[in-house]
Amino acid sequence: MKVELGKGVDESFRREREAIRNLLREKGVKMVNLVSSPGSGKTSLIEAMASRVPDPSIVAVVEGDIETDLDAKRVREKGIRVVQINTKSTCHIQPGRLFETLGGMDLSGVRVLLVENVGNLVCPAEVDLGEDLRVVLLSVTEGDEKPLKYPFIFKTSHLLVLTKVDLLPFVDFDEERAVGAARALNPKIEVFRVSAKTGEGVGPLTERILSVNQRGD
Ligand SMILES: Nc1nc2c(ncn2[C@@H]2O[C@H](COP(=O)(O)OP(=O)(O)OP(=O)(O)O)[C@@H](O)[C@H]2O)c(=O)[nH]1
Ligand SMILES: [Mg+2]
Repeated sequence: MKVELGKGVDESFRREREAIRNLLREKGVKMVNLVSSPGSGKTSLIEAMASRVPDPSIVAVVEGDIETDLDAKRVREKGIRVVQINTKSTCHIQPGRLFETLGGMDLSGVRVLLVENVGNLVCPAEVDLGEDLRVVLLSVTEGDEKPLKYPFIFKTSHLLVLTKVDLLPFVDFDEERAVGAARALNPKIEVFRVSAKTGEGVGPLTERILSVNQRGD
């Protein structure tokens, strides 16, 4: 007898993803999934974007971390609605958990939901949460070869955000090499450069994220 491990999981993820998409569609909310290695600047970017949104009540955030509510506290201090998920032993946010969390959130007036996934370039890449926009962040301190080593997340993302560009003078990061490798995997990927520290590039990226369209499939 052939045992197809994972098939049941795929089916339950598919159902949960559909439930998320129906719920968000009903409420007129678009979802943006932020994925990157630990520490590449996801929360700092959300904090920097918070001061550039025309009205903080149009954005809500779900923070995913193995442990702690440190990131949720940071985002809350910026006046943005936020809920923390602790995934414990799981290295990504699970669709069922996200659906439950969204069910308990007040999403009235929200246009864009930012989901900060658990810091990791591998597991979150493999789990489709039903997002309208997938954004991969790569900090200039991580190395320009990362798209070659972790191709799937770069292949499946709509936007590539190079973060911490204020540190470029101090690190050996070849932007052309990183962007070239990402574009070779995914010719349509849109590239942004930001520094949450100086604010460089945060305005155009915020505008792009706020203008997210509903996913077509
Ligand atoms: N110089 C510089 N440092 C930054 C920038 N953005 C973030 N950092 C620093 O990088 C560290 C990690 O930033 P976070 O925003 O917490 O990273 P994260 O991706 O949310 O981390 P996890 O949630 O743990 O995966 C912090 O010490 C930040 O101050 C930036 O644009 N420039
Ligand atoms: Mg964070």
